[in-house]
Amino acid sequence: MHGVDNDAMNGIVFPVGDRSNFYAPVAAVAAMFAVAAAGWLWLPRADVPLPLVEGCRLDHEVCTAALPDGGRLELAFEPRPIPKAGPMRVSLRVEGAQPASVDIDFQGVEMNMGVHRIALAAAAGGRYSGETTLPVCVTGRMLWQATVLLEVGRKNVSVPFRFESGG
Ligand SMILES: [Cu+2]
Repeated sequence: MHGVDNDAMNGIVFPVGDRSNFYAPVAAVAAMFAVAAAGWLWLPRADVPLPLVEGCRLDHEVCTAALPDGGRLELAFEPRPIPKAGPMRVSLRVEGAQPASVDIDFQGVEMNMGVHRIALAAAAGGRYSGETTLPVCVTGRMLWQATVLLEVGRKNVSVPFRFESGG
């Protein structure tokens, strides 16, 4: 009776067994993808700090910087010169990279003014923009560092630029 049941089962189960032969490698591949995805998520983001962009001052001109993977940044502040107080517009153009997010940090170079950060809003054509008002400096004229922070793939790329306010 036992043997008969098994024979009957084998006869009926055969197509199911056939299907599970098909599903097994699919499941294995899916499991591999799941492990890869989990590894990707758990992988620490790499910080890629680029050197200071020298020879260009954002209070005078539009400044550019090359990205490590072949892209390029173009950063502009307006108005120029940058007033001591009042709103300032930040325009950034990114070529050859699609950052998931773009922020910009403002820090005093010779004076601690705290860290002032704004997120830039994305527009078409790799353009990002924002508006901010810098903390007013008691000395009037002051040197700042504006660091562009880009999330590109698994990298946190930071690009520091310099400018003076109150000119
Ligand atoms: Cu200051």
